[in-house]
Amino acid sequence: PGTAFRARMRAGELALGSNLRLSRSAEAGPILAACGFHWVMIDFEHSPASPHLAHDIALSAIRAGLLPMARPSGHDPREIAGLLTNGALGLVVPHVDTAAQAEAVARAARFAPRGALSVPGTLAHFGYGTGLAEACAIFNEEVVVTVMIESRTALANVEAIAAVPGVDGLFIGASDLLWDLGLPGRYDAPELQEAVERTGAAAARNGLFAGMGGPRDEGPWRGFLRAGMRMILTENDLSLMMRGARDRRAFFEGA
Ligand code: 3PY
Ligand code: MG
Repeated sequence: PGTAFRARMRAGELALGSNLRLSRSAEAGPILAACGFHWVMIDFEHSPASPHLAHDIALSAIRAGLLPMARPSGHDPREIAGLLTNGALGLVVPHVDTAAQAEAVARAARFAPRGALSVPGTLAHFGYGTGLAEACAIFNEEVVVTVMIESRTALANVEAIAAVPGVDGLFIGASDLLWDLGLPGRYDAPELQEAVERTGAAAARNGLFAGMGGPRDEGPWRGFLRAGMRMILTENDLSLMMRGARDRRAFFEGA
């Protein structure tokens, strides 16, 4: 699934995903795959996700053809190792503000010689028939490492962050970035569009892909897509559920 995701990015296609804040079931990935989505993000920053369930969710997502990404709560290499060696095949690392931080998380996400990930007895991602050495080599190619640009500091350093080997994509956290810019919730602010263009350009110059999450409204998204955003966090499972529930209520109240 990492390779398929990369192929979409190389072709300039969209990859649609959702973060899982509410879904704690291995059905989440297959359900979103059936809806034509391409990735899920198991969210350890903003939900009470459990490593135990993350394992089941990630492996079932892989079997459904989705890229299972995990958002760790921070940059701790031990947390990253636990998520990746137990099923996740990608990272969305929050609040990466400097090139040094980006370098550390990129190394934490790969086995030697490209990184410092500790070798487990088995690696379940590619089926149990794949030997460990081969599985680790495949993993190093497949794992997708994205770093979140979501502060003024990160934006000031975005060109240096984009040049770090082992970083595959830049991912803008629009909500946090707007907060840090003193424009909370203003997804239509020209400052955000400028930040998206700068990040998209830094990604393109370094052969990376770019993506983002944040707004629900379609208006701002048009500008973001024009600026090259391709890995799209459409919305989270909680807001998808609320929107669906409100639609149904409106229908039955009006019927
Ligand atoms: C943000 O918008 O800050 C995010 O982290 C997206 O989930
Ligand atoms: Mg954020």
